[in-house]
Amino acid sequence: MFWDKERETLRGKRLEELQAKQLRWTVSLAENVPFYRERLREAGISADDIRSTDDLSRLPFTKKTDLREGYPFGFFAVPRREIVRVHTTSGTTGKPTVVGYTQRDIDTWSDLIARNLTMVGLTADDTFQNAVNYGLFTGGLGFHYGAERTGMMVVPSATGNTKRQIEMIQDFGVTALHCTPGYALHITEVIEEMGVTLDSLRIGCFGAEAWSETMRHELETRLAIDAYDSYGMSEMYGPGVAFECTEKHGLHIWEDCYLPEIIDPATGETLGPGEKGELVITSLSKEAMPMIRYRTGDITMFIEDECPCGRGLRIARIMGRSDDMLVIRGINVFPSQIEHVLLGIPEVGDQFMVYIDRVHHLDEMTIDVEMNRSAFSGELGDLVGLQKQIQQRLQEALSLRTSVRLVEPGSLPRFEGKAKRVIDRRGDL
Ligand code: DLL
Repeated sequence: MFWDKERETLRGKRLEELQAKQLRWTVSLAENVPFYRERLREAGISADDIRSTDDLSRLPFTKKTDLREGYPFGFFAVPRREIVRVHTTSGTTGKPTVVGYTQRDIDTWSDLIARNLTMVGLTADDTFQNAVNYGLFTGGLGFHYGAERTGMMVVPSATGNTKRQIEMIQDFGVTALHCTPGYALHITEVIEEMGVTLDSLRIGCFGAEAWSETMRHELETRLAIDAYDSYGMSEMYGPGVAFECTEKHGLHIWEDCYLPEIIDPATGETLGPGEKGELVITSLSKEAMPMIRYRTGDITMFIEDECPCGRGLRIARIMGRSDDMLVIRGINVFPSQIEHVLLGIPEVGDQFMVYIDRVHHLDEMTIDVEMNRSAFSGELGDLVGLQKQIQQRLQEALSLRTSVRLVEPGSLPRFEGKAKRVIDRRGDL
């Protein structure tokens, strides 16, 4: 039974008492980690000083760079023999961050995922295809164990061989698909090319990268499913930190396991509901690797009003990252804004690639945009009007002049995992 009404709807004084108790426990565990011991000493605070969640603001922040310095096991707060599994982040440069789990962590994490899947209406009668990487990435095993816990039949298809994935959905009567939103779009393209439909499929759980409301609409209509946003990060177990309910208006963040704050990324100042900023999370149930005020780099805001489903605090869909935010000639641009504009233009497909160069000391943004198969005549030369129109729309949305190149359908790279849609060449000489 994974609708834990008691815990999922906890409010007010009882929630605050639980959080304060778990915060004390988390800080006492963190005192086993040399990095935290030092930072807590500098801040003049110890676990015994924590009386309420108001004491959170006295605790130090943890940054990604701090975690990197602890490579590989420097942030483990329990003896090595209590660790039953490790995963790593997918960091593109340098060493990844290693995250460790005790058996209790694996159980709590699986329960959280099961809670999320139950929230969107999945039960033991469903068949769940887990089309994400099963290696060190937390999305594979994380969702696998959580889905099993609900009693669903799990198809550990992992990524790759899209036609085979589609056959399995059809042959096994798969009702729920989990993958990145980008891969879901690719599957959609392939089923359309094959001229088939996925009649058994009713729910999609998509996450691990930013996507938009427009993209939700695309996936829901083209696949005839309900699509839900799933958010998490390796440092907080992995997926399962926040998830949409059937209202599809913000993601419930599980306040019995995570203590979230939104801060101004530049000043560190705490922001209130409705104010956009960086999400900072303190773990409340992680044993092997407690995290204090971890700066996620993800930009969102708290949604204050009550959700009709009765569950607690929500965050808005992630709007981008404070650190992959592009600054082009002084203007802040999130790749998700570009995607939003392109999805609104029927002649172009869902695939694009952004290149940033420095030409005569000025930043130039070039966007390769794939034509839609149905709108493509076979000749790129006669599309100058469309190209100008896209540039115009992008200029209106981004307040920035860009250069658009239309390319043939199917010519840009597809991604089975997280998409890499920005290539910043400003550092290259
Ligand atoms: O991506 C965990 C995950 C797996 C989440 C499967 C959902 C589904 P990491 O590889 O550590 O963990 O990457 C975490 O990915 O800080 C965000 O920037 C981004 N991210 C994750 N989910 C979303 C989402 C997994 N729903 C980083 N929307 C996070 C936007 C997301 N960005």
